[in-house]
Amino acid sequence: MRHHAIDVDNPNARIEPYTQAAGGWGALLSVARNLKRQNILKKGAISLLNVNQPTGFDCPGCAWPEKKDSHAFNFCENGAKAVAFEATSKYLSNEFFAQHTLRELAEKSDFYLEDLGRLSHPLSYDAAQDRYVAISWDDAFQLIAKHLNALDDPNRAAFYTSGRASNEASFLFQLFVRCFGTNNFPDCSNMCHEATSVALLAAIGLGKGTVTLDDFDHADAVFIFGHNPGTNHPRMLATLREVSRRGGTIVAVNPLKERGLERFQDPQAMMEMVTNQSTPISRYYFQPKVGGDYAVLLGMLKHLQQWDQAALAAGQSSVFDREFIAQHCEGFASMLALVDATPWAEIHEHSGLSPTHLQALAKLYLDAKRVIFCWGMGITQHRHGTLNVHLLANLMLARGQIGKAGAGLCPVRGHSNVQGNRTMGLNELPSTQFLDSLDRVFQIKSPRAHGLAVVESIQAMHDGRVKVFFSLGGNFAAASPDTDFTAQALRHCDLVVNVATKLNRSHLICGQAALLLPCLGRTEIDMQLHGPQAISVEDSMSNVHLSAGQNQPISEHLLSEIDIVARMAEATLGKDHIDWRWYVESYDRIRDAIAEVFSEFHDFNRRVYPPGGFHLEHPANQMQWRTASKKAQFIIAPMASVYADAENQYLATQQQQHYLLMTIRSHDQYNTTIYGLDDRYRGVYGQRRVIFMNPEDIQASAFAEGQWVDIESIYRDQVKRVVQHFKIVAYNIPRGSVAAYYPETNPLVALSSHDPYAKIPASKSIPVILHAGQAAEYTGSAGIADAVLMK
Ligand SMILES: Nc1nc2c(c(=O)[nH]1)N[C@H]1C(S)=C(S)[C@@H](COP(=O)(O)OP(=O)(O)OC[C@H]3O[C@@H](n4cnc5c(=O)[nH]c(N)nc54)[C@H](O)[C@@H]3O)O[C@H]1N2
Ligand SMILES: Nc1nc2c(c(=O)[nH]1)N[C@H]1C(S)=C(S)[C@@H](COP(=O)(O)OP(=O)(O)OC[C@H]3O[C@@H](n4cnc5c(=O)[nH]c(N)nc54)[C@H](O)[C@@H]3O)O[C@H]1N2
Ligand SMILES: [Mo]
Repeated sequence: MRHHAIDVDNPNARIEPYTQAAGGWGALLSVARNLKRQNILKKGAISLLNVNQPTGFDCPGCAWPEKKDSHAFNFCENGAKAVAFEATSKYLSNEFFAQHTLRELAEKSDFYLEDLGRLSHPLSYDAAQDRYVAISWDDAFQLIAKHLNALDDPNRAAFYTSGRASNEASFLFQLFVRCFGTNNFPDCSNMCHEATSVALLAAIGLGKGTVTLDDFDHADAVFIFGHNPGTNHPRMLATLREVSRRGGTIVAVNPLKERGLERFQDPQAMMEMVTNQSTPISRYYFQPKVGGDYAVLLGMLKHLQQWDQAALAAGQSSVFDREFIAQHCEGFASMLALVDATPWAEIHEHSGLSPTHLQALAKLYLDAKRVIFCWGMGITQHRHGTLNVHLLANLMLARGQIGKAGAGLCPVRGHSNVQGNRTMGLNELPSTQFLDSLDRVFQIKSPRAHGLAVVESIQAMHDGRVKVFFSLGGNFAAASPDTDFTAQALRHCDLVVNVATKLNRSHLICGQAALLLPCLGRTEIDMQLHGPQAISVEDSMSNVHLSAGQNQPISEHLLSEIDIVARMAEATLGKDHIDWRWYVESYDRIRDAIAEVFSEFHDFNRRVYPPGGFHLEHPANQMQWRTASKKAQFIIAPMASVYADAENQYLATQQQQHYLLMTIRSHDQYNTTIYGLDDRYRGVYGQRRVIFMNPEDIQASAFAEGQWVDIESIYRDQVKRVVQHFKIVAYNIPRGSVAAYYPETNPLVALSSHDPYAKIPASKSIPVILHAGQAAEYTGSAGIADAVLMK
């Protein structure tokens, strides 16, 4: 591990508890600051007018749906930051790259790299000079084709996507890769909501949520498990505010006290702003231990079961929806037997909630007639993430809360088109039905062997089994676990290709050869032969709609992602069988092909052009369960298999006192993109290298508040994984649980510590110990304060 002198003692850094409601004037001020920073005050206002409007572009911020009948601005503080950072007028020239080696750039912070502006010309890595140099598009595609065609097996290439790629780009990309001959599609979902997709596919037959925004108008209660809408889905706060104002119950289950879940002031509701009032969001806030949800949810089931027995004994009606269960479900009795056999003591030990609180939580669920369950990364990013989602589904099925108005499952997705990417077939485990359909429409023979997900791709690159890595967006090196191992894996490749809008850390880690290809962003006009083109996206609630940028592209050398994929395909495979570039002339042609492959996209063009687009119905809402037996499934695993798995057994043999670390997002970041160094709602300013701890834990430790520590993770492979220079911040978090920001902490996540089903890295339950550390010289934002350090 390389040891740097790190910023940390930033004179502007401070901790100052935030006393306001989330949203409000603070949010508006922050928008203004970010627009100014990117020199787009004028342009920014124009851009923002178009966000999430029927005729504008889809906000790249998150996948929360737009309110259909709203004429107001449909954006939020963090969406505005995302737009500002993309629509920036700053850009990187070829001269800039001539002046800086990658080694020099690697010393800079992630914030600094991002803030340099947009990529403006295709670049190729010159290893002799350690610099990126300009390359023509044609030469770039020839280089890719040469490398791909030289592989002795198509499975020696892997094709990553980050969830911003449009439906059209995703569809063409998967078609190319399958024609080339592999299903190696690592995807950001593999680090995000894959647990949801895997669990819901098995439980209800389709791995997507079942609710629409309208359901929030009818729900009696909304449960929010493990996500932080104040920062990550601010537009959702407006939905929650409505629920709260009409008397609906909102229940948060989250180890951390998150400001956005407590109170919200809507920057778009003028009265609240003028009178400085706010709406309480969560009426009830439960704080389990990190990773305690499995025990919490199982405990809720156990309460229901006991109340059910009591009710039946007293001659009252069942607590469960027995009719729904009998008609639509399988596995209820065996699930209940396992719940019954789980002792209360075990449940209470692992949940971290007091018995009274757990009972109160179960009672809130029992008392609501129409319930929505929302969840995010606090549920999925565990070794038992998939099992967590199964228990959420079990609770809902047991009370018949799926398939009726005002109720259902609501996984809150991250990237604005991450759900659409999957729908379009970017999937390492494609269904036979889909591949058959693809083969029929295009007269091809797609590969049938399963492909590699993220963690498997990293291992394969490290072992030399995968030699070409292609990334359609994203920041693979920084977003992935086990940072040093991942960086080495990328360096073992013959060719690494990144398609991106902005410079990031992944671009500084090259294989023997590397290409950095700049593409158009969401906000920009995409001009093709038939005129300006729109792309389509699918939000977290399965609404499909168009998005078209209105800004002039920042450089004449940018291509759309679709064009890049088509040209790469033509260079690699020729155009005899599929005329790739014909599809680029008008994206309607791609949508027509999509309509042929997927029956639910019938009449795609006709249905997607009207404002608001169309909704993809979840079959569960028609009581259709696309599982093998055509019934919804109750699936459960014994608690011991969760809390006494191999990793925890190893931990138990270790004598040291450890904490369980969750790695989370600050308010000023979008995944690996760092907009600024503040986390306003958590009261952290001018710094990111902090670790949140319970005050009593601090007192019981060898350290004090404000002291610098190094964090080491404990894992059974006994590799030493340490990140340095974190400042202790006292926070409202349960004892034994600690929190710090991602991606700085990704070096602590062992590659093989992941959910066995969805393979999501367990980045919300990392066992760690603390060592005394030190602060180092402050180097400003150009320094490596917030950088992910790589060997
Ligand atoms: N501004 C902004 N918006 C974003 C993003 C961003 O980085 N910035 N990222 C986008 C993406 S890709 C995604 S996936 C989403 C992510 O949105 P979230 O799902 O909100 O992601 P995290 O910030 O990782 O926070 C997870 C929350 O889970 C809680 N948590 C942690 N561990 C546990 C646990 O064991 N149990 C429970 N119950 N809770 C726990 C944390 O306290 C935190 O409040 O947001 C999307 N939107
Ligand atoms: N420890 C830890 N690790 C995590 C997480 C965590 O909570 N904790 N969260 C995980 C989650 S939920 C996710 S989704 C992943 C995120 O992983 P990624 O999706 O790989 O990462 P991002 O930071 O969203 O990618 C940002 C980059 O995308 C590029 N980009 C932006 N817009 C566009 C575009 O329109 N086109 C193209 N081609 N490129 C574009 C820019 O160059 C930008 O630098 O990280 C995961 N990693
Ligand atoms: Mo995500």
